[in-house]
Formats: sequence, structure tokens, C-alpha cells
Amino acid sequence: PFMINVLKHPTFIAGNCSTTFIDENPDLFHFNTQSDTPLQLLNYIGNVTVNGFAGVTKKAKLAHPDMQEPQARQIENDSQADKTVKGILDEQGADAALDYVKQQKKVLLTDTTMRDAHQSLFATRMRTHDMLPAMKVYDQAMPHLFSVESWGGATFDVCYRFLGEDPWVRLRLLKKYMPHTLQQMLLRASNSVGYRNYPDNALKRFIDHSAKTGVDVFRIFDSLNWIDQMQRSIDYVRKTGKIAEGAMCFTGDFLKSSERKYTLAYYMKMAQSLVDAGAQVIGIKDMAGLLKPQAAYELVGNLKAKFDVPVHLHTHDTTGNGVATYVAATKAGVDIVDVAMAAMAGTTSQPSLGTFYYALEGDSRQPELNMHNVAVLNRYWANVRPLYSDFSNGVNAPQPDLYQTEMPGGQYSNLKQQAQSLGISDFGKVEAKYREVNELLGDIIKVTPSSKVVGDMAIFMIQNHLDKDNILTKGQHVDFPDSVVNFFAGDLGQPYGGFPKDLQKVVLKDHPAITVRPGGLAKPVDFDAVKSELAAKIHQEPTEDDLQGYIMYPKVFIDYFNNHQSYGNVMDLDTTTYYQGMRPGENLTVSYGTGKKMLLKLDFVSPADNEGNRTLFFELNGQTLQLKVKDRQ
Ligand code: 3PY
Ligand code: ZN
Repeated sequence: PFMINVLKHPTFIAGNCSTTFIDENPDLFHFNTQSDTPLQLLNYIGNVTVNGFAGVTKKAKLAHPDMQEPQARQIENDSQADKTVKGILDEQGADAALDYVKQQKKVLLTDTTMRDAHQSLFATRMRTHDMLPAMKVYDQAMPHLFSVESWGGATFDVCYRFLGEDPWVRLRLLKKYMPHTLQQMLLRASNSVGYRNYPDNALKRFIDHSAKTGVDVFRIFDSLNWIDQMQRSIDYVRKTGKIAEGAMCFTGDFLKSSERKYTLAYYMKMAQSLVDAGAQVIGIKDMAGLLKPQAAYELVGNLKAKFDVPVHLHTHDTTGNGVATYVAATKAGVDIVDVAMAAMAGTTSQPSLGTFYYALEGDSRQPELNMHNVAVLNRYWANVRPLYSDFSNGVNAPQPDLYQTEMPGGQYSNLKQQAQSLGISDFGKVEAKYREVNELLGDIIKVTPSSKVVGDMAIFMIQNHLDKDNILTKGQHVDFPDSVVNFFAGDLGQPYGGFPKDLQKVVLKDHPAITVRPGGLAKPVDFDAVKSELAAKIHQEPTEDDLQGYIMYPKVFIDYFNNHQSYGNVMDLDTTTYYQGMRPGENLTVSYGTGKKMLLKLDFVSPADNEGNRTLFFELNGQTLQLKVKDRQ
């Protein structure tokens, strides 16, 4: 037997690593390193077996579940569209594709299962491994979709940070397996797919690379609905020939006469600004599920009456009224709505695709879907979801209180955990404080990253016994959280109605504030210099993918890169093994690379030695092999 010591991160002589995709598209595909040898994957398995995975409780491993992967032969072809929006975009361009959308009598759908649904239900942890079987049949199963939302938002960061994956690889796979479906991403305007402002030239280069790699529809939003922050993104997307959707983040309740700020007129004015800025679709981004059915009816009806661009509605089902809202919007002429496959729908996620379909029974606008195909896919997603139960946000019922709290679905569970970890067990207290902070900040739009400002400030005020009556006095003697200081400094842009001046002074103290677009002040990225800096860190010529990852998330990218060197393409491991490792006595077959397989058995794990190392006794394709792993627990 031979011994591997993962502490030394040996560089293994790599086998002929690749996926079928590389063979077919050698020019498109690049791996950072020769990778995916059995020993690299074994290295990963050994490490996670001994040390576990952050946030995952170690448990008995169940027999590998039958995932019931959807097979092409199970999919009925009768609903195959003769043309798809994607086909029109590719052949005739964005205007023709959008004309086609406007001509549709039936409401069109965006399926968010592979992006917002898992971002909102289980912390964005869905792995490409579990998306692949579905990707391969989506085109055939649902040719009438407008798009799949499959990229952007938090997925970029989480791929590198937690999944050991390269988000660009995922994007290429999406494009490869779904050539007839539009791929849609969520872009946080100048915050791109990060949490801070990026210089304009970095934003442009990111958009260009995304468009080239596979994104067809860019849904662009700004966390304060500040058009100045969105203009560049819209321009850059338009230049690529892809589709620029300008989204208005929805908050408040314009049905109430007490609503002073976010009135119907506010949204109509914003929509006008978006159209003037060049947005080709108006998106309504209801991240907290606040858009009530009657409000949807009025908003969509007014937008459709005034503008000639498609209206695309996005909501979360957190408050429980999602389907009712979509039905009302459909009656008012909405062009496209966002839904998720039933098994990945409801509560903090999008409303269910199948449920919405049946809600429109008898309505001439009922979407065009083959429900047999939908059922095949949904059975698969239903088997995927439990694999991620460790990351589930625990919201298992509608939250009508959120109509008052206005907290986005994605933030709800995060903040709950953050509060608990700080010893605040009564979340009602946090919710009340969140409302109070929102009022103090002047009633702002709350969505990534502005929602974080409100959440951080709420927790901070609870911890420091601050309230609306003492904050201007007591606040002079405390240092506020970074996110709050940055917000008041204008780093996220300017909120509608401006900053509350008194509080701004108290928070900023001597810290300067800007009133212009932060991206306009930011020093352009010197790409050549950054490339050299990165090359020195990774000891090889960076690809464009690498460069983009590094500009967006410098530290996270380098960690990812180093892990990838040691562990290879962990995407090939099944999800239970990825998060749990193996148990003594377990047999495992891993398919990797181009149709290669390895048979693994874990015989025994030794107790830790004096230096805290454990030896794992494996059989790899019948050959015994020992692996030494440092037990860090
Ligand atoms: C994101 O920015 O990731 C969001 O989903 C905001 O709603
Ligand atoms: Zn969303």
C-alpha cells in the first residue's frame, strides 16, 4: 500500500483529465490545473470524512438514494416549439426576441429553480452535480419557457466559497446542455455579483465575459433603486446584443393611503427612467413578497398601458400570496412571471410553477406547459432537495408579518441565525428593531446589499440598547458597523429622498460622504497589473475566468484555486459524499472525467496519533491505499 499525506498537498501526476465538453469545445474550456485524478478526489473525501463540512451535522450516511434522474425518453416531445425565444435572440437579435414575447397571448415563465429558489431555500448551496441531470432535459421538456434564471446573485460567490466549483464552468454547462433556452442572471448593477461597488471598466469586462460565456438575459437592479447606478450596466449589456432587463425593487404598500414614498406614481416614474435608460424589459423585483394581488393588478396594468416593453414579474412566496399575485398580474397583462419547480417553491422561494399553471385553468392565458414533463422534472427536484436539509432556512409556513417587516426572503433566515449566534433568541425583537431602523434610515429599499445595512444596524442597536429616542445622543459615542457607515457615506449610492441628515452626522462622525455615483470616483482596474499579481499568486497564466473571479472576490478566489489544486473537480462527487465524506465499511462508485469510474471502499479510520493525524484505509479499484489526514476538530 502507498501512503498519501494530505498535509503536504502533494501535486499528483494527473491523468488525462477532462469532461466530454472539453473534448468537444477545447477552445472554450480551460481548467486551471490538470485535475480530477482519483487521488485528488480521495484527498477531498478523506478530509471531509475526518473534519466534516462547515455548517453540516455529521450523520449516518443513508444508502445512496435513487435520484430518479429525468431521462430523455421519459420526456414527451409533442409540445416542442418550432421556435424558442433563445433561437430568435441568436438568429435575429434582441428586438425580434422581445417582439415575439410581446406577441404571446399566453403568460410566459422563468424557472428560477437553479438560482433564486435554492438561494432562498437553502443558502445557495445547490451543486452543479445535481443540476446536470435536469439541465440535460429542460430544453426538451419545457420549450415554451421564456428563460431559466440560473446564474448571478449569490451563486457566483457561493460556487467558489462553499462548493469548490468555478461558476464559469457551471455557466458553460448550462449553455451547452440548454442551447434552446435563454439563460438569465441577476446582476446587482454596479455591485455586479458582489457586495460593493466595482469600477466601471471592471463591470463592463464582467458583463462582456458573462455574455460571451452564456448569459442571455441580465436582470439588473440597484439596492436603492437608484437609476444612476444602473445606467452603466444597461449600456454595457445593450452593447453585447443580449437582453437588458431593468428591475424596480418593490417595497411598501401603495394600496394604503398612508404610503407616502413608494406610491404607484413612484414606480411609474422609475419605469419611465428605466425605459429611457435603455431597459428592454421592465422587471418588478418583489424580493420580500410584499406585492399584494390588487397592487400587482394596478401596477402591471398601468405599466402595460403606458410602455411598449414586456413586463416581467418576480416575487417570493414568503407572505403566502404569491400565486394570487401572479394570477392578478396575468389578468392585467403581465408578459412573464418567475416560478420555481414545486419541490423547490413556496415560502422564501418563488411560487410553484405547477400550482400557478393550475390556478389559471380555464383562462386563455394559462401558460403552455406539458405537465407530464413538469412532473418528471419535479420528481427529480423533490429528491434533490433533502440532500441540502442542513442548509434549510427553517421557514416552513407563510410569514404574513413580513408585510410589516419588509424583510427579503433571503435575509430572513440569515438574520435569524446571526441573531441566535449573538444570543438574541427572540426574533420578534429583531423584526421590530428592523422596522424601527428602516424608519430611522428614512424608509429605504431593502435588498442585497442595502438589506444588510438594516439588519446589521438592528442587531447593533439591540446589543447597544439604542432606540429611536436615544440614537442621536448615545450614538455619538459609539462606532457603528462598517456596513452602516458605508451606507451613510454614499458607498451604495443615494437613497430616494436622501439621507436623514442628523443621523448621518452621528454615524459618520469625521468620515466623508459622497453624493455622486461611487463608480464614477473609483479608480479603473489596471487589468494587466491585476493579471500579473494573480499570476504570481497562482503560479500560472490566469484565464479570463480566473481574472474575473479574482477581481470580484480576491481572497475567496485564491482559496478556491488552492483547494482545486489539491482536490480536483469535486463537482464529480455526489452531494452526500461532498458534504459528509464516507463511513467505514462504505462502498462508493465515483464517475469522473470523461466517463471514468473509480470504485472506493473505506475500510477503517484510525484513532488520532500524537500529532492529531488519522489514517484512513481505503481500497481504490481493489488496491489498498492509506491516507493520512489531520484531525482539526
Ligand atoms: C441577490 O442579490 O442575490 C438577490 O437575490 C436579491 O434579491
Ligand atoms: Zn428574488
